[in-house]
Amino acid sequence: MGQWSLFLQPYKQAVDELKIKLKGIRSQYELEDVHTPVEFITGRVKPLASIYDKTLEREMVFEPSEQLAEEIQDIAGLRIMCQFVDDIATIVATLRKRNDLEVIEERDYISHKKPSGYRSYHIIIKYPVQTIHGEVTILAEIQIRTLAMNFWASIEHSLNYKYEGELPTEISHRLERAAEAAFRLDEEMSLIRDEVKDAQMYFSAFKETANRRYGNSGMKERRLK
Ligand code: 0O2
Ligand code: 0O2
Repeated sequence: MGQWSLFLQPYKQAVDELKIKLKGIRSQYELEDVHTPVEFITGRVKPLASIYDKTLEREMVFEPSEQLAEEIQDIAGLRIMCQFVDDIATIVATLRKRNDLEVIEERDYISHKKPSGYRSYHIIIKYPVQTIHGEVTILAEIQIRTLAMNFWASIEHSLNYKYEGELPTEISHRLERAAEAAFRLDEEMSLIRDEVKDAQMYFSAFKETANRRYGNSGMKERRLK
């Protein structure tokens, strides 16, 4: 197990660093008072049990190795959630321009949804991690999706877990219909996007002025009146 801890350490560091860096994108947009394409970010190091499952699927030896680091590209995984579908392209363009990471592969499951109904944009990056023994370059996967795509994917993931990947036909069909409904929701939201963005900017400006004038608790008291 010690060997695995050592092997996974740079991945853990990469997830921690990338979470902070990606949250920085959101803060910068917020400071400039413009709509932020980043709603929230999550990240995780792939649990050993999932790494084990993947080595079985791919007929690989389950031990820390260069081959494993090359073939399992999502040992470090980040997920960026957005409000609108076109925020995804903004984030992808921003990531391609950064010089602290290198985008080496892109998979567009939005234009080409998976048979399950899954939609998301995946990017594989090379990311250098500084360790006490020098620089180690690791691969990480960044999944970028809307809140609606994320909602669908989390539900489908839990159901697949419950049924161990063998979803009853009835549930599969319902999930396909739910995926289409989520897609239509994204399309509808895109149509009123400018209206929503204006309302959000107006609301955050209002909150800031009110906070400055009355303080946080004063704001609450005023709302209760
Ligand atoms: P904020 O300002 O509240 O958004 P951490 O290490 O604490 O940053 P952790 O422990 O890994 O993050 O938690 P997780 O579950 O990965 O969530 C990361 C961030 O996403 C947290 O925000 C959650 O509040 C936020 N989050 C998770 N699910 C949702 C959701 O459905 N909607 C929204 N809007 N946010 C969600 P932070 O980091 O505390 O910052
Ligand atoms: P986790 O940690 O449970 O999310 P493969 O990994 O072999 O399936 P590939 O081509 O290596 O495929 O990677 P791909 O398809 O770009 O990304 C795989 C990851 O995308 C999965 O990771 C999921 O997070 C997500 N994903 C892909 N298809 C689906 C789907 O149909 N439903 C849901 N909910 N998520 C999907 P893992 O391996 O499941 O790990």
